[in-house]
Amino acid sequence: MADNKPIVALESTIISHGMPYPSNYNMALEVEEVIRAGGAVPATIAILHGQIHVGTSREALHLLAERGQRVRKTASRDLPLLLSSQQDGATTVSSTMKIASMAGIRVFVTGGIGGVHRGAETTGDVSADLTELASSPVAVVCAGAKSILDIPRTLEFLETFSVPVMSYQSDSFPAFFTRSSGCPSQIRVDTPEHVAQIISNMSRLGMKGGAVLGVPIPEESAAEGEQVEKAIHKALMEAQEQRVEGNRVTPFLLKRINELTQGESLRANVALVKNNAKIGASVAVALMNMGA
Ligand code: PSU
Ligand code: MN
Repeated sequence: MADNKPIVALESTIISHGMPYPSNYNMALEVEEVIRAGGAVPATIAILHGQIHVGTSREALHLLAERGQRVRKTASRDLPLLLSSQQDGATTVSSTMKIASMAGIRVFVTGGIGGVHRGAETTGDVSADLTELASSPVAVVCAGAKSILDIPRTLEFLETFSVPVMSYQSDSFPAFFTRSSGCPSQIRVDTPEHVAQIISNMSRLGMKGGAVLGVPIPEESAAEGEQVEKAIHKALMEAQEQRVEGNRVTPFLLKRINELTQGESLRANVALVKNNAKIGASVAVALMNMGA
């Protein structure tokens, strides 16, 4: 930051809870490398021993990856507790956004965001990622939201809370493993410069919240949509049968989907995160070049 370099934030729940070891460790290192190759500086955010880290050492990344689900999943509301403990915490999209905005970082790359869960009309399960998007001024570059979520309701929520939703070189909002959710996106953007302009306009307007940039999974990595979709439905049923609830739902589903698709979803997941990192770095560079 002192050298005026573009910085890209990264989350750590995707490492500890989103993928199995050691793929998660390799993914974390590769994604940082993609960001450096794109001319930006990666800053993986995590809580280590009760302290916030913006930029994480290789050793710490390895610890987060190897300890996996034993590292506490830390959303924004968990931060006050973690800071008064000696614990390690893996930050979700919500807490990573909050910390990034405190540090003055405006671009954040991840795989998928949380959203309104299917069946939320009875369970009320809505990810804090969405409320954080409404209140922290950070652009989240992602491959959309998984179809384990209710995507139309997720997009309605973002509209209600005035969060701009962009899709990169596409008219529709992406659905993680598949390039289109079937829902139109609010804004189509075709260049990193256009994204940077939107972000810069948000701050000129004094908008308090963030933005979402959905980047469709690369064509060549789009896993057999149907196979992954089937696995998603099966995993959702199992979660219901086993009464998996609350913040255990997302990690449970991600793990089961990976098992059911025999690693195909994992490979696709890694490929899309790396692609998001490439686009995210180019957006951070464009923002810097605009002097915004
Ligand atoms: N979606 C993914 N991979 C992930 C997550 C979501 O495809 O790793 C993680 C992110 O850290 C996100 C969190 O912020 O799950 C959302 O969890 P919840 O639904 O409990 O809010
Ligand atoms: Mn939840």
